[in-house]
Amino acid sequence: MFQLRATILAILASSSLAMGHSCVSGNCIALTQSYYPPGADCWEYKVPVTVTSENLVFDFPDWTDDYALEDFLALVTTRASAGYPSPVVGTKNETASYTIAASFCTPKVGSKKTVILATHGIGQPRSHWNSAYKPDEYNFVQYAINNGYSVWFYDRLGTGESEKVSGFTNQLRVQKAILVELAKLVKSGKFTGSFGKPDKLVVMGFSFGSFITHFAVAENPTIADAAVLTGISYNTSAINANGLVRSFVPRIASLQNPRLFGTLDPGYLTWVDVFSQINTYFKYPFYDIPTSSYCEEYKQPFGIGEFLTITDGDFDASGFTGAALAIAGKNDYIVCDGECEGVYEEPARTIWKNAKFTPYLHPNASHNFNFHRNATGAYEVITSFLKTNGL
Ligand SMILES: *[C@@H]1O[C@H](CO)[C@@H](O)[C@H](O)[C@H]1NC(C)=O
Ligand SMILES: *[C@@H]1O[C@H](CO)[C@@H](O)[C@H](O)[C@H]1NC(C)=O
Ligand SMILES: *[C@@H]1O[C@H](CO)[C@@H](O)[C@H](O)[C@H]1NC(C)=O
Ligand SMILES: CC(=O)N[C@H]1CO[C@H](CO)[C@@H](O)[C@@H]1O
Repeated sequence: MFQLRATILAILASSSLAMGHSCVSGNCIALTQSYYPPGADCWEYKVPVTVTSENLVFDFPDWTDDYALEDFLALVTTRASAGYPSPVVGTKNETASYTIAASFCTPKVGSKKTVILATHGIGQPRSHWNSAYKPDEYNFVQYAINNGYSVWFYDRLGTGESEKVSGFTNQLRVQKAILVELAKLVKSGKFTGSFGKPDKLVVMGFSFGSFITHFAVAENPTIADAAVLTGISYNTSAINANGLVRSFVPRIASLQNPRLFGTLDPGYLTWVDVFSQINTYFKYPFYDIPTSSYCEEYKQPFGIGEFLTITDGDFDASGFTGAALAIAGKNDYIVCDGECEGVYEEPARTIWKNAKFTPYLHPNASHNFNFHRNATGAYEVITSFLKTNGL
């Protein structure tokens, strides 16, 4: 009996090692993410950050039902918007503290000293990088780990297990300030388990997370050695903003799914159904239906303030002299209105004029290429880019 108990304890101990650790100020708790790559040691953290930013002050008609939301969306996306007051009424300097939920994974063997700090987009939270579904096909963290890279990935403010704020005030500027703070913490070797200080830091994003990452690096060129921007484009003439809002078909998240989103205020929206996500994020026939269902099941809402501030910043990144990769699905619906060929190089090269800049169009995929069939093809482009640039 005693022997059996000891054996069970030993198995539990070794399996918890295999799954990694989760420690908050020295106290270790159960891991929250449903999957971690088997070749990695992983840790979870609740990271306190205090940031100051000059934020946009909005004046939305603070809707509480979908009728009022639809009226607002119809007004701002049609000819009727002429004369409609801008929802931005000023700016305000604000200092605030938040708790950010994060994971850090490093290869069990053969680790380089480069850490990739990843910021997800609108849709999946940090699991965007760490798919529990068919990880061999979709999991970026696992692919990076197998190539010797360590990955630090977090739930953005208002998503997943990070602190929640109002969807009427959450916005890019706050999240940019948070990313700058996180980059400093990771570079100084905080919240990196037994890995310590990285030699090199790569900041990486997807979609809204790429715009956050872009502006963070453009304004603070020394926070990272390289930038990898997925699901981004800089040619705003190829963005069809009204068409996008219409095909997102937003609904108040807490009303759509009270069980999952009931604690979020009505400033948090989500697309109406899986087909609306497919319309905007996927390209037929280059994805599998169960994969798009997985993405729908694990989606997170977005704040209206985030949606309206996706491109809120000065794009000029001429102060950055490291390596930068901008990569999008060739058929990206969101940032290229369905076809990136011919509009991807400019103004991207001008914006990154002093960087070692690579633009890349990944074939047979729309916006969310991490969940299309050939995702690992794109991951190979990303890790090769890093290797080529000595990272
Ligand atoms: C916010 O602070 C910056 C830096 O101190 C200052 O330049 C700016 O005018 C301030 N903005 C507002 C709205 O007070
Ligand atoms: C967008 O791409 C087109 C085609 O290359 C180009 O003519 C246009 O100048 C680009 N827009 C900007 C803002 O650079
Ligand atoms: C898979 O992705 C890679 C990298 O973008 C590309 O070179 C290759 O042609 C793609 N294969 C298919 C079948 O789309
Ligand atoms: C099956 C299919 O349509 N594959 C396409 C993938 O992308 C390449 C490059 O654009 C095309 O040549 C293939 O036809």
